[in-house]
Amino acid sequence: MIDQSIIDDARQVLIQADGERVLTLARDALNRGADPLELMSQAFIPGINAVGDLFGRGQLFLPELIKSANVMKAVTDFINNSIGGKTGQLKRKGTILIATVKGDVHDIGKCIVVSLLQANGFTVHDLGRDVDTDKIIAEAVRVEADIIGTSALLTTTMPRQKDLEEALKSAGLRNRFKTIVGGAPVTPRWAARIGADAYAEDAQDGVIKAEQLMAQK
Ligand code: B1M
Repeated sequence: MIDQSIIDDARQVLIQADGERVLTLARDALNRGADPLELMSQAFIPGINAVGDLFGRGQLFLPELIKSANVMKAVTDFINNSIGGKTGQLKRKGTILIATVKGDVHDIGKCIVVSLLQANGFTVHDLGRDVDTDKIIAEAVRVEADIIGTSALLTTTMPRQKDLEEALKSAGLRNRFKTIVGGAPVTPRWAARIGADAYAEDAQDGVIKAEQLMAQK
């Protein structure tokens, strides 16, 4: 359980886009024994969501959103690194290729998913953000992925997840890969509608769904 004072401070430093204080806050919390995943899920993710709400209500403008996002990215990388060190000798559970879909540059959530999958023993190929459907498929074939995971944060880019399902079918590759979809506007209903194999609500759920899909292979 993360202290309420840390939760409040995380929200403040993200709204103020204070890059120095955010790292001090994260470092101090980790040094005092905070769990990195709880620190993300209880403090920093609600903090960036608060930024998103202010932006959505017109109380914060795009340049400020970008600054806050950069600060969030920095603290995400910092906390991810603290998780990363523990993954060494795990038995590999499967290979996942992951990307944020074409037209979408949101990757903070995806990077958390990547980190947690790696920490749980998956080999992850992260293609980054704004990635073309054809490239996702070509790379999945090249690295012999078991699972293709896509992230979409915009209602306008969610259809790229449907495109992927259709392109896999057209290429005769649909049965070769399992697919997972995620991202804030994505729902289980959307996943079922487009024919994805799984929906993941958050990074932890992503690991659970990936393990379930591997068990089906
Ligand atoms: Co933008 N943005 N943004 N943004 N942004 C949203 C998504 C928005 C909801 C804000 C708002 O209006 N309230 C809104 C979308 C509205 C809509 O589509 N209906 C929006 C908009 C409109 C835009 C622009 C269009 C703004 C503009 O230019 N006018 C623009 C689009 C750019 C583009 O992509 N083409 C834009 C730009 C940006 C920034 C670049 C400034 C920045 C992104 C920086 C970056 O990612 N490197 C940004 C940010 C930071 C946000 C908000 C504030 C935060 C997103 C985030 O990082 N959340 C966001 C508001 C919000 O979502 N509340 C918003 C924290 C992150 C940990 O959560 O990404 O949901 P999330 O990931 C979670 C789960 O979803 C899940 O696990 C993660 C960890 O728990 N998950 C998966 C995600 N992917 C998964 C994949 C999986 C499994 C689980 O398996 C494969």
